Amino acid sequence: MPRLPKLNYPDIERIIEFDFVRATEAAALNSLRWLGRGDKERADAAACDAMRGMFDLMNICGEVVIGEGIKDDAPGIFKGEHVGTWRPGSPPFDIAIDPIDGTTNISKGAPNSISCIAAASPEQGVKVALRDIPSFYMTKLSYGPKVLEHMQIKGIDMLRIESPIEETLNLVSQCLNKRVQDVVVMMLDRPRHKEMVEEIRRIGASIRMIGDGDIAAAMAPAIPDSGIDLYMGIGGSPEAVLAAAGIKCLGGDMQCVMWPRDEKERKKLVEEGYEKELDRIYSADDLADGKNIV
Ligand code: VTB
Repeated sequence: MPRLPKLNYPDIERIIEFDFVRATEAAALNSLRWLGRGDKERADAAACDAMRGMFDLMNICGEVVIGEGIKDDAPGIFKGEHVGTWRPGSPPFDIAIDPIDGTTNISKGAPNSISCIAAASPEQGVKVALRDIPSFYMTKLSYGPKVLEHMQIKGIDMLRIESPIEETLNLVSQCLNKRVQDVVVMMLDRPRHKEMVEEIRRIGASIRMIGDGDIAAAMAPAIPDSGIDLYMGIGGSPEAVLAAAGIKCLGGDMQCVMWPRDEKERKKLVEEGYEKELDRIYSADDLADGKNIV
């Protein structure tokens, strides 16, 4: 039996969202015993297990549209899987999932891992709510509600991910009413960011580097008191979609562009019909579309 007759579900996301929260909480708690034990696969497996267990109790018809496991051959909950009880009459959800973003952090006993679910219930006019991006990585730029508001109030140009970094940092400093040297940028600590890092340092803004976990990092500019004004850099594409869903719910925005790792990946994307999308700038709304995003 469904827990409540369907008619008593006027706003289904509000009721189900707590079950999604419980699923991430269960995943986080279950992975805790792998903290600092040098085994990221088992931490991930523990998180997946717990999440699956929680899904088995949820009266939803869930379909995983963005799963994990593909990136680093980790154990996982995969794209195409059905989660939830699928009892007749249960509400459908598209689900993007990362039981742990930052498994390396956990394995080292370091902070900054999170467990994530984004879910979207069907909505008129929204064809693809959570977009499965075909490239492995994306270039990302995310910012919080204050930046958005100030751009609207002052009527200044929108930030553009392809603009020179100096321009972006100047705009953000104007929006936040800070000196450029007080603007704080977060990014993954990766060799591919060498030039970006040099440029930010030349301009004088501050950098906070993280080892892993760029879902939380890309949402940080929209989290009050995070101390982060901007997130920049190249990270995983599924992580971009989860972060977009999150930052959108927090009132910020994000811009992302596919970043093929090499000529081989670029060619493959072109062959698969994504040539036009290669230059496309995806906003948070393009990655996580509609109003029914949890
Ligand atoms: C990020 C981060 C992940 O992968 O997306 C990153 O959020 C990017 O890939 O936690 P590389 O590690 O290859 O740079 C993770 O670090 C691991 O999935």
